[in-house]
Amino acid sequence: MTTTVEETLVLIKPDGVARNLTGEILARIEAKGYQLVDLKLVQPDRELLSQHYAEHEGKPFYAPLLEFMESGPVVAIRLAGNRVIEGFRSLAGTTDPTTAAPGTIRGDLGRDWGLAVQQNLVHGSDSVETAQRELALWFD
Ligand code: RTP
Ligand code: MG
Repeated sequence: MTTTVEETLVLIKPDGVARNLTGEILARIEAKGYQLVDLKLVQPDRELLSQHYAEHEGKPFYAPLLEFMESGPVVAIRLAGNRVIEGFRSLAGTTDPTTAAPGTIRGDLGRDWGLAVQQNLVHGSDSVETAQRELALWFD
């Protein structure tokens, strides 16, 4: 057993908020036993999003991704727990909601809408370093 208390940035993306899935997604996070440390509704601007998604600049889905992410409010969550970075990504499921495993947020609630970018309901930081960088962007 490993004890590695971590914090991660979770975002409920504009599709999740617009589809009124905020409560459903929060319920899954809470049922899993992770701790909500901070939570807010944010309308992200291009500056914040370009910093958040800097690693994807130049990829074909970059421009539609930023357009999608600024299309409406998102819920930003500072989430804590033992191994929460890996644990939340497991709860979210893989990127493509069509093939994300049933039982996951993306697998149960998402599908491919035939749009220019995957609208897959949630974001979760992918490493300790990324989590620190992203939490500083969204919360500090
Ligand atoms: P996230 O960063 O949002 O937690 O998701 P992820 O790690 O599973 O996916 P990542 O590769 O980091 O991509 C970031 C987000 O870009 C959109 N995307 N669309 N081919 C596509 O249509 C495509 N590829 C990526 C998704 O919204 C993805 O979550
Ligand atoms: Mg990612």
